[in-house]
Amino acid sequence: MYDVSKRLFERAQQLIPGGVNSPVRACRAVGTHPLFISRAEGCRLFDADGNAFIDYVGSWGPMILGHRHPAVVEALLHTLAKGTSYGAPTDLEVELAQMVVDAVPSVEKVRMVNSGTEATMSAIRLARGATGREMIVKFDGCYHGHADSLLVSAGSGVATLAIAGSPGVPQSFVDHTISVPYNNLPLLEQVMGAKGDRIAAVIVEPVAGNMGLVPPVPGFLQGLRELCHQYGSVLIFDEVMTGFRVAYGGAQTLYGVTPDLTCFGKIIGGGLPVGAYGGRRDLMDQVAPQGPVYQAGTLSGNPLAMAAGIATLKELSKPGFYDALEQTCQGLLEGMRQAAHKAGVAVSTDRVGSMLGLFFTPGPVRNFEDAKRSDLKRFAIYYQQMLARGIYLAPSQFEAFFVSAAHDALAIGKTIQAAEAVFGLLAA
Ligand code: KE4
Repeated sequence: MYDVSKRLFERAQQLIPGGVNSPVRACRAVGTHPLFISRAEGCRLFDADGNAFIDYVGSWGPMILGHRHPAVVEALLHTLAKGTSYGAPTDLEVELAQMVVDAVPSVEKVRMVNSGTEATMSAIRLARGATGREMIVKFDGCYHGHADSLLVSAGSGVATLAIAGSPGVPQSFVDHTISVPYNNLPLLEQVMGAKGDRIAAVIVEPVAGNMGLVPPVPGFLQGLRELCHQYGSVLIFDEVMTGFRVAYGGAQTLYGVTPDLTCFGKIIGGGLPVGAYGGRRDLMDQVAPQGPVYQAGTLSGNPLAMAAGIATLKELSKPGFYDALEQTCQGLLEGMRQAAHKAGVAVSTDRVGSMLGLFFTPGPVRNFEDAKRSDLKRFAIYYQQMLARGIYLAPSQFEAFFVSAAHDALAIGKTIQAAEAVFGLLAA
């Protein structure tokens, strides 16, 4: 069943920490070993042993079109025929920048980087440079990549591996970061009232996807906007996951709240390494070489990554793309809910766009503490049993799952069928 993956994992563990290049992939939270993937097509992954899976990880978000979309493959091959990297500007990065600026009204200028971590790290440095302040506010359970000052009560891999901050993060960095519960505006008002004039930025996942899926409660994002205005702090929306996922203009267009800076990643690279940060012109013009805030990158704006991003956004911008995708997602969500209800298994589910979440708790799940009260052992069994039925989910309760345009009725039906069997097992 997984012999080749197991052998590869044994070798990998001799060469790579934990045998993986990113912690959550090790599947430790669900008590299994990672599958080594050999290829993918549409909504399916194929592992090194030749097993096929319907993929709801989608490379943790980028693969909204599905794997090997013809337009993306063609754009990559066309670009590859001319070269791979120049360390110099190309027309492609101008085109992708234009597409992001056109799609997201709050973004007047944008800088390409190579990961979501680089994007948020740079946005924080810009906010500190622009305000002359040092403190930042984040929210428990939100994950913004692994930059030192943000690795504090983070979500995603940190939550899964229960790493509180991380060894190697200097205490002084932690002193500048305040983390408060998500969706708790009164508490944030207290923090801002006490320290607002020292706070450079408030950074938030406008829809949290790294403690499982936790949407903002009504008024939460608007409240952040007003508090940042009141105290002169920069409001940063980390839309690495939600950008072009929950809407073409991101969560900010969905909820009608305008941040000062926005971070992107994942989808804008179409599966290649890309991140970006952008926003108000007066802020972005403070980034080197235009201004004094330094940030750089050898492969920033890499032509292959730009080409994949452009091809992806062109498909997303087509009329009806998001409506069709969300119809598919709603069908899946209702099927999962009915399956759990029929089996008498208590779950809390939610959906924002094509980001979905399922917790083994009656709910509601409004923040990280709620999320941590869910039944992690039951999630591990659910993960393993769904995998055994050909359904590839994120190996952690503290992740969202993603549906792509390639998930057809057959795939959705198979998923719901698998869920019915697994919820039945869990109820027994
Ligand atoms: P990267 O540096 O991994 O490209 O992006 C960091 C990041 C920033 N902001 C948000 C909202 C994110 O979700 C992420 C990364 N997401 C995780 C999955 N939840 C990446 C998966 C992994 O760490 O392997």
